[in-house]
Amino acid sequence: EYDIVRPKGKTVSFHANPEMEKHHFGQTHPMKPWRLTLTKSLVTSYGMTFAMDNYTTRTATYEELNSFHASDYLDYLATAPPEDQPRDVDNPDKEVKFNLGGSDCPLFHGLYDYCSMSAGSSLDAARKICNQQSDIAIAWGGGLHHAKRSEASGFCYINDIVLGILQLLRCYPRVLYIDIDVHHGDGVEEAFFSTDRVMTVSFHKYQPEVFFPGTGGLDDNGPKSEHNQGAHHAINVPLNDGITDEQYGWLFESIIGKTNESFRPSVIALQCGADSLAGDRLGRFNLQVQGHGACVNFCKSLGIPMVIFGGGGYTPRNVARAWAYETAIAIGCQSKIPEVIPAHAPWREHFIHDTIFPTLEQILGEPRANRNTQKRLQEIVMHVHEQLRFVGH
Ligand code: TV1
Ligand code: CA
Ligand code: ZN
Repeated sequence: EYDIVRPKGKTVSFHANPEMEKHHFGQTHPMKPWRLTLTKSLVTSYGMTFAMDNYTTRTATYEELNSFHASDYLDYLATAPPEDQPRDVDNPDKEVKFNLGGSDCPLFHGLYDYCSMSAGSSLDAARKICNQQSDIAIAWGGGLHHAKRSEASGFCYINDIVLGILQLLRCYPRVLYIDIDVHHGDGVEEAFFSTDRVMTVSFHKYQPEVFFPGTGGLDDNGPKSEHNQGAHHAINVPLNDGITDEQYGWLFESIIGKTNESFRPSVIALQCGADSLAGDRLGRFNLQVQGHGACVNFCKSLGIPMVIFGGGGYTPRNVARAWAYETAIAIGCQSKIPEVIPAHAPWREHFIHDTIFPTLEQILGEPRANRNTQKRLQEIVMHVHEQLRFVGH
């Protein structure tokens, strides 16, 4: 009888906290938490909430944050006074502790709450996968992949992904972490560097000294010593400006398909940073909503339980388009999404900024020159397949 309610579909859960979206990094800061409000409004307008289990997530506890982060760092994060003016070159003397209070990671009002809500949604999503109440659990408020044990970095303060994966490791032997944010997933890679129970794969723009964070070269595959369990369990896919849907899709399927065969993960953790889309304020790629979403679809097709996290994404209307489309993919209703954004969608004016007919699948951004040759992409796939010869379970 239950098949009638959910015909062959997956059980999808959506984890969000509307309080998170009220926080501000500062006027000019690229990270805009209200992109989550925009995403939720599209998801709701398309009627997708009826096809998912929806949860308002709690805030993570100090003890939960402490499972990865150092106590002195958390104490400072909880007590450091907010600064009304972001600090910069005009005010160089003031000490920056734990990289908190610079321009990338400002100390804003309610910072600790914002961080615990992001972490709470990712932990709730991971727990739903652990107790097998969801096949796919979505936490768009998470995905903050740069945060370190004792350091904020690149708009990230608490590494909710690491916390989520630690939770998954309590119930599953092997976790495959995949990161399609335009930046290198350095914090997650570092946290699981010495274990063979987590394999990390990041696709990113790579240009040391020029593009943040500058790590994640093709030869960075984990500890160099074969005696270290983590050897060969980090995969990096360094890319140049302007990569297209077609190239990215080919790379993603060649690399993730083969990684899945060798590593045989019990669960997937997918970071869906939307700054890899064309037209992103900080990004450099030419991906469209379809190409970005194809990665989610491919992971889903592997038939393994999955947690989906957000991440970067600095052109809010495009972030909302992509994450709403990917929510539809998770549910399995992407073909039923009409082209035109529903007229009754609140915030609809944000989507008619640049077109008369605002569609979810419109072409985003000015195309950039594509600096990725097919020859180089083939070399990357060859290198990854060689690494995977050392990985087997
Ligand atoms: C305030 C106001 C902060 C305007 C930061 C772009 C700003 C940036 C701002 C910015 C900006 C970065 C660096 C240089 C490290 C610094 C969520 C040596 C117009 C996951 C984080 C990128 C990406 C950090 C996060 C990067 C994520 N780029 N305007 N800051 N210093 N920081 O390059 O992966 O998406 O740009
Ligand atoms: Ca990445
Ligand atoms: Zn990013």
